[in-house]
Amino acid sequence: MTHMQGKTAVVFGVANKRSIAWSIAQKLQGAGAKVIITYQNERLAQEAAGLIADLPGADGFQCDVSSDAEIDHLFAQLKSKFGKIHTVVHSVAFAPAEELKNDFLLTTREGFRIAHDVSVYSLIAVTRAAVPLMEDGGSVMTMSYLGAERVVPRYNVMGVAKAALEATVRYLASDVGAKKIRVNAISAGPIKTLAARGISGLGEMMKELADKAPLRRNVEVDEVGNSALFLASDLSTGITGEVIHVDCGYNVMGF
Ligand code: 0WE
Repeated sequence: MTHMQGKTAVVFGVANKRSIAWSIAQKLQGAGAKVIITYQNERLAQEAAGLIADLPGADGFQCDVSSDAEIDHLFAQLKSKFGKIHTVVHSVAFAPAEELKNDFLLTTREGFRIAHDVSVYSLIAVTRAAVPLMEDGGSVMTMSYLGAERVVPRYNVMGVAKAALEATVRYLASDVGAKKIRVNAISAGPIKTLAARGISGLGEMMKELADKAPLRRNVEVDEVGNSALFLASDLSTGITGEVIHVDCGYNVMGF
């Protein structure tokens, strides 16, 4: 597979080897891409170093996407080291834990602000910083979830943030399309990552999904990685502003 030969990809959201972003990074590298992994802070640098060592040719940089200064600094470094980039993978989301436990009605102003800042605004900021480096055109992608479209109990403010994220994908796609830059989202089915751990009832949700989904199973992280590779590659040059469901078909069912 050489679909990404000569292309450079920047991946945000690798926390550990179970991360969706890690699966995507591996698929991109396997297809010939030069992969840059970012990690949020010093504390996560160790974990990232171990992963980067497993990915031939990969590089790591620190970047907290909630900081404009860190985003600017990252892309300045990327410009001087690599000149141009072709792919951005945004696989970042956060809401304060309490917001995912109580009724949505109890969403706090601060919880709402944090969820939207980290999970939505960061895509705008990262895309804006990446555009000048995407001289050959490019592909930007983010991760969404069905809770953007329908009520998933306890997903709460993250559902509202994912709805805003999906709208953001469409507005960004419209702004950068003339530069041959595409912006899309993958709406993945539930996967047991670090972000999903400790979410009560996730096990039962996944059992129910495996019963009801057309493919009668849950999605595997590798399948999200493969779809991400498709969106990063020139196989998808006609697709932008889109939300692709990679969920074993669960979203199409009404009953
Ligand atoms: O987008 C997500 C999870 C994102 C997430 C997870 C956490 C846990 C730790 C965002 N913020 C936090 N904050 C924390 O403190 N998913 C699609 C996975 C997920 O999360 C749920 C789900 C599913 C599925 C929460 C409630 C119900 C279902």
